[in-house]
Amino acid sequence: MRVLVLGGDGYLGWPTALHLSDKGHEVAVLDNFARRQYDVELGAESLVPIEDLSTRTDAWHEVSGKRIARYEGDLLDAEFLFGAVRDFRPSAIVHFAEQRSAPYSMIDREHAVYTQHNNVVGNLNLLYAIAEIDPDIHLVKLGTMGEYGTPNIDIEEGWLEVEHNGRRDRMLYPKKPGSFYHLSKVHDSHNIEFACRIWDLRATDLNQGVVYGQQTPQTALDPRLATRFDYDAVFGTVLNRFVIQAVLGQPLTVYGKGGQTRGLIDIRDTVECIRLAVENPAGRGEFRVFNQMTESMSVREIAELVADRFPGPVQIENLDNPRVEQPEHYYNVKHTGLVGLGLKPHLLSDTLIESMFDIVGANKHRVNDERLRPTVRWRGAVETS
Ligand code: NAD
Ligand code: USQ
Repeated sequence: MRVLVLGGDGYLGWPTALHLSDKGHEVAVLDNFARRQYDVELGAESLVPIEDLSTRTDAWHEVSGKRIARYEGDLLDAEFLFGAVRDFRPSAIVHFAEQRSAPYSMIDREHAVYTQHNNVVGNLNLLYAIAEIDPDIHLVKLGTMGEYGTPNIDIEEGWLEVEHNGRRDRMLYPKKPGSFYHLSKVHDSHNIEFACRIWDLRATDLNQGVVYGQQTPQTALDPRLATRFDYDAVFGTVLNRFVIQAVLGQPLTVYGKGGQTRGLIDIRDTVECIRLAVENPAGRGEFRVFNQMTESMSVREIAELVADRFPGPVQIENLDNPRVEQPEHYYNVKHTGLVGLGLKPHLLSDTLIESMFDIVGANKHRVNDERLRPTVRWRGAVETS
């Protein structure tokens, strides 16, 4: 199949492009390099050195004999986006290309507006491009488990059967997200469902949990194929950060008591889930939702696991939670859709954690210690009574 990967220079987009190319698909990547600019703005960079996109695609050609085409530009530029879709003629578009950090979206008004404008308008331009150029294109969109928040009932895969005053209907599952970033994904989901309903588009919304890990079989083939690995308090995700903090001899920064539970997924499963979704498209008019996570753990459990596996002393520190989130809650997520398509999950293992310790050990001189502690507070940028 011909697959266009939007956000193909990012943490997940790049390894996904390699995985799809390796499995025989014709792949192109599109990116505006916004993520590299946030590094400059925040004074942090990927723990593992990464090459620029043209070096990456050339290296992949050298290593595998396969070509990945490149489109460099912004989803907000509709003319550019329509041109890329017309030129490449994909049968599927995988959409990773959004600002994806919750803390970044909560820095202040400008960052909240930037995040929602970038994400919601980029996605809307994409829906128009698909509808006008080829409504048969399957949109595979990265959503997030955080769209649901932490409701006190089971989390279903996107839809909920509701009985109210004696009548029944199938409704989009109610959302209670925890940041302006997570909210942007809710807005995207609603826009995509609407486009499927009115224009007969086909879409899969993948509500993905927190990703951990840095290597896939393809990125490990050559250092020039490495994907980014974020450690800072704005872009680093929880398990990756705890592994890095352990190796640096820094305390693991558990926010609050760590009773918040989240869905997790290994980066190798992320790329495989995308392949499965692409190769098994939704039907015309269908808005299909999968919960793309493989296990749930509380933040406290994640910290204890990392501390237990690290071959040295580790301190766990409970910081005042800079976010506003439920400290303890019910969490039971249905996630059978992707397993039904053939996913064989990698559950969090000692070997994976040990290999992450090695990757961090080899690059720890690149860490800017000042970027490790959280500075963005959910109630920090507004006057609250
Ligand atoms: P990332 O920031 O590393 O990659 C996103 C890429 O999109 C970047 O390379 C960026 O430059 C590009 N981009 C952003 N806005 C763009 C625009 N307007 N036009 C063109 N390119 C643009 O993020 P990631 O961690 O790879 O996440 C990818 C997707 O997966 C995001 O949508 C994110 O919300 C979702 N997701 C990530 C995680 C995780 O733990 N990393 C978990 C769940 C969902
Ligand atoms: N946390 C800590 N200590 C830290 C970092 C995080 O206790 O040093 C806690 C947070 O308070 C939160 C949990 O760990 O309760 C997860 O935080 P995170 O930063 O790892 O993840 P999150 O902000 O939710 O965002 C990440 C990605 C985002 C994706 C989301 C999936 O950045 O793109 O959408 O994971 S989910 O959480 O399922 O919505």
